[in-house]
Amino acid sequence: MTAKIISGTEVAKAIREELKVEVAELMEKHGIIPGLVTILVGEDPASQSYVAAKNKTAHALGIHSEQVTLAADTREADLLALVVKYNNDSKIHGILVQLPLPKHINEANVLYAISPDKDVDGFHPVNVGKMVLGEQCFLPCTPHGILELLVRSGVQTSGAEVVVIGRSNIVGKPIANLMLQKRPGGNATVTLCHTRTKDMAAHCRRADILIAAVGVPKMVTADMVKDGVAIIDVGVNRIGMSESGKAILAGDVDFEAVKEKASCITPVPGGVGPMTITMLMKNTVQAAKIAGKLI
Ligand code: L34
Repeated sequence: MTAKIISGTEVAKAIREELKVEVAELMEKHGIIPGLVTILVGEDPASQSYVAAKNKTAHALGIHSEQVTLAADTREADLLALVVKYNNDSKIHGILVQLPLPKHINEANVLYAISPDKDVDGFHPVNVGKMVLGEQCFLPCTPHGILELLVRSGVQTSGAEVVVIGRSNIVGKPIANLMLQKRPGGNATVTLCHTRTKDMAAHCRRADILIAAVGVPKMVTADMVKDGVAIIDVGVNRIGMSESGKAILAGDVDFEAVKEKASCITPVPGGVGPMTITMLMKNTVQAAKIAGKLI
């Protein structure tokens, strides 16, 4: 079997078209322009490119976006003051502080300072708690994007054996939680594997849907998966530089070998990454609607 390639780029494009219409309607009917601010501390090239992509996408959809870049040695207190400023700015409905932050800044202090109503990343404990309870909230962008990819690609999750590799707060923990809930893209039986898991390969071989979010290039090899598995590869690992100076990317999955056994697989690049950015836009539009008392 050679896998169907699930194009995150294509699915993201379809969702963006829907959002463009929603944004135009918000303006015409209600005079509301959704507003997003991205805050980047330091000069990590990967973070710079993700933040640039977020602002570019916002602009293309008619979302007002502001981009703040701070020096790597910015004091935590100054970053907190900036977050408070945007909490109180009525033009801004969504605040995103790009991670990772420099080591001298306490990540939790910053994420907890963002108003839960503007927490379009879904990282504030109020939103994390609501997510776990299955209440209406902002879902974290990467897991939200994975759910949309699965649903829109027709991957059956109900009753499926799902194996997630990686227990991060951004991907592993939330996607495992969401997929066990009674919801579209959910109703699965979920196993979460991590660095202390005994016999990871044995768990992976049972998976109908395998979600790799580890940050180790090509860690999932063909011998670790069963025939017909659906693969979601969340890894975006920089494994080198091309002659023209572009980063060479690899996922957490050995794509070339695994695609011969899988029924469907997301590529890197062009898989989960574009969905993450698109779900940020969806959350920002949702935040603007909530602020305007439309939902
Ligand atoms: N606060 N920090 C916060 N929110 C987030 O949701 C993120 N994340 C992760 C890192 N830090 C964050 C992102 O935005 C990862 N991430 C992200 C976003 C987009 C892409 C990858 C990771 C992406 O678009 N990837 C492209 C390749 C881009 C390239 O060439 O480097 C892709 O096609 O996979």
